[in-house]
Amino acid sequence: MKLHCAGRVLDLATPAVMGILNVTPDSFSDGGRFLDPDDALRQGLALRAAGAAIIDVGGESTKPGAESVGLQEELDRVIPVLERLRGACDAILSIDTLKPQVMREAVAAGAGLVNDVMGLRAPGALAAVAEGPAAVCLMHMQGEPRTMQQAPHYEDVVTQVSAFLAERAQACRTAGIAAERICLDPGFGFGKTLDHNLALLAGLDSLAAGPYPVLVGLSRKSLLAQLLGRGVEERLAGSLALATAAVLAGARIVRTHDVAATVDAVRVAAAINQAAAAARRNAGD
Ligand code: PT1
Repeated sequence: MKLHCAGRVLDLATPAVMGILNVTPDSFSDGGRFLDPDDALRQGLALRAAGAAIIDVGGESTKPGAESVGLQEELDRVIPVLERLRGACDAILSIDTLKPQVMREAVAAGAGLVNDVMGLRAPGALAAVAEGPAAVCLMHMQGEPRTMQQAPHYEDVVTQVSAFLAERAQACRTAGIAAERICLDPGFGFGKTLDHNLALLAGLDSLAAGPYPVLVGLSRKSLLAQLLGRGVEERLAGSLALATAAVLAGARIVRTHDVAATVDAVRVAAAINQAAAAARRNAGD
C-alpha cells in the first residue's frame, strides 16, 4: 500500500509513524511547548531523528472541550513552522486543520498531507485539497470538539464509522482526489465512549481490509485514563499497547507523541504481521 503525498510516495508496506508537533498553547499533553517557530523546528527535527516518516503540524487543538482559533492566528502558528521544516527536514509534512484556507496555504508551504478531523466536511475543504497535490487523512468525529464527549451514541459504532469514512472517500473521489491520495482514520476519542473506542479497535481489521490505508491516533488519550487510571504523562506503556494492537489489526500509520518508542512497537507488530502473511502463503491460501 502506498500514499501519494505531493510528489512523494510513502510506502506503507511497513507501517509508518507520524510524529505530533503541536504549535498551540492548549494541547492536551504538550500545550505551549513549541509555540516559537525555532523551538518547533527543533522538535520537528527531533521527531524525524527518532524515526517519524511524517510530521503532523497542528495550530488548533481538537481535543475534547477545546475552543476554536481564528484563521489568521492559526496561519501565523503553522506556516512559519512548515516553511522552516521544509528546508531542514526530509519527512513528509502534514497539516492538522479543519480550515480550507489553512489547507491551501499549508500545502503551498510544503505540506504533503492534509489531516482533517472533520473529514473535509467544512464548506470548500474538498475543493481546497482537490486543487492541490497533497494526500488527505479523512477522520471520523461525532459532533464537534467542544461538546463531542457529552453523550456519544451509536447503534453500531464499527459499521457507522466505516460507512461515514467510505462516504467521505467517495466524496473525495468525486471531487477529483485520486484513491492513492486518501487514507482513513476512525477518530479515537472524537465523540466516543471507552466502549466505542475499544469496539473500534477490536473491529479495526475490517476497516483495514478496505482499499485505503488506515491511520490511528491513540497516543496518551483519555481512554487510557479510563482503563488504567493514569495521568497524561504516565500513558506511554498503554499507548504502545494500543499502537501494537492497531498495527496487528492492519493500521498503516500511527500518530504519536512518543516517536522512538512507537517505532519499536510498530516494528515488532509489523514483524508478526509478516510472519502471519508467510504462514498464510505456506498454507496455500
Ligand atoms: C487523531 C487525532 C488527530 N487526534 C488524526 N488527527 C488528535 N488524524 C488530533 C482524549 O480522549 O486521532 N487522528 N489530531 C487529538 N485529539 C484528542 C482526542 C486528544 C481525544 C485527546 C483525546 O484524551
